[in-house]
This record gives sequence, C-alpha cells and structure tokens, in this order.
Amino acid sequence: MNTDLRHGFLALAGGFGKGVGRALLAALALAGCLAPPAAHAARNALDNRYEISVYDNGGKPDLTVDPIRLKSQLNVIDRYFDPANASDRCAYEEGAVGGYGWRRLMVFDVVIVNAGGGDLVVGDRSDPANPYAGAFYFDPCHGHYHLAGFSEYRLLYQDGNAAQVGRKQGFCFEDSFKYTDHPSNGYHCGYQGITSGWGDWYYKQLPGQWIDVTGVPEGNYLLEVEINIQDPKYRFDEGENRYPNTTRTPAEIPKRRTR
Ligand SMILES: [Ca+2]
Ligand SMILES: [Zn+2]
Repeated sequence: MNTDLRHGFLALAGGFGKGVGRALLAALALAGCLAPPAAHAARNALDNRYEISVYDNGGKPDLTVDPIRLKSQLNVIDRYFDPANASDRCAYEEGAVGGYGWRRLMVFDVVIVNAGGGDLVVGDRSDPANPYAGAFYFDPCHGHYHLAGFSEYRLLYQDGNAAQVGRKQGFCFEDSFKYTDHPSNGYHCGYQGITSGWGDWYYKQLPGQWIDVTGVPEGNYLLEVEINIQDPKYRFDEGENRYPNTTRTPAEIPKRRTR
C-alpha cells in the first residue's frame, strides 16, 4: 500500500479517537496490508529503546515520559483548520488551536511509561465508587473520557522561561507498548490503567497532541511535558517516584517555507 493511503488511514484513525484508531490499525496490521505506525513503533522501540528498570515501589506505579520517543517523533507542521470540519471545530473549541485557517503545530508522541513495580489502576470511570470518578470529562475530540489535566505541554526558551502558554492534556490510560517482558493486565479506555513495565502511547496524529506555535519566531526551544499534575485530590501515588515527572527535549521551530 502506498504512503499516501497509509497517511489517509492515519488521519481517519485519529478522527475516530484513540481506541478505535488503534483497533483499526491493529486490524490492518493483521491483514498484512501495510506497515502501520504500531509496527514502526515496535521497530523504533527495539532500535532505540528507552531502558527502564522496574523496581519494587511498594506495589505502586512510577510514571514517566519516554524521552527517546518524545525527541524522535517531534516535528513542526502547517495544518489548515476548517470551521466546517467537525474535528477541526472540536480542536478550536477545546482551545487546542488559537484560531481557524493555517496553523503551525509542534506535534510529538507522548508515551507514559510505568517503571514502578505496581500497576497504575484507575479503573472504570463510570463506577461511582471509583475514587477517580470525579476527575473525568468527556473529550469530544477523542470520543472518550479523559482524566482532566493529567499533563501539561509547554514550549520554553532555552533559559527555561515560558515562550508560549502551556496546554493541559487529559489522558485515558491503557497498555500500548511493552518496555519489559512483563505481560499486560489488559487495561484499556473503559477500565483504565498501565501495567508495570508498560507504556501508554499518545501518538502525534491524535487531535490535540501538539502545541499551537503559530506566530512563534523560528529558533531553538525546549519542549517540556509534565505529568500527574491533575487536581491534587486525584493525583496518583508514585511511592518513591524515582523516575521524573517532567521531561524536556530540544525543539526547533524551523523557518517557514514560502508557499
Ligand atoms: Ca514518576
Ligand atoms: Zn484520548
């Protein structure tokens, strides 16, 4: 299958939201019809793998962002947002872009890795007995529930000062990539969590998986991602928390090409 078609599928998958997109890509992969992003991811993970060593954290998770994947998948794109398009309208209304028309976006992959010896167990958000139930909201762009304000994406000058207002991003937690040989306990968007030694992948084609850098001058910046910063009463207990919750990577905004 040619590359354009593959990108078409990706856009389609993104439009349906994370879970459906993955299911579709998995089905395509099984059909042997293309090398889906998941296959690229697996290959990249082997070639250039973020090494974690899971430790005994008193049965608790320890979350961190995969710094290798954050860096390797980062790029700046120009994208047109059309008010007549439901998904574009959603991105605008959620504040993921500052306006319609051509926007410059810094897009990147975020994988939340659990390096603690215990699973992150969030569970079913619709169960009123779930202690995190009040932390969820329906994300219309993704078509499923997110834990509100779990992370923030920031663009910084190289001195660490903010170059752009940061943007909060919610998450649904599930097992996407394995970082150790530990088997998955099968968490998904309906019963959320991340198994010890697994990572939850938010790929750059997902709606909102970016910072709108329209109007930001070209130059060298830092991208910063901080996690587990939701309302304190819903924060996850990370025990010893040996792995950092703030990750930075160099991020260049290239010269705009003349159209
Ligand atoms: Ca951590
Ligand atoms: Zn989502």
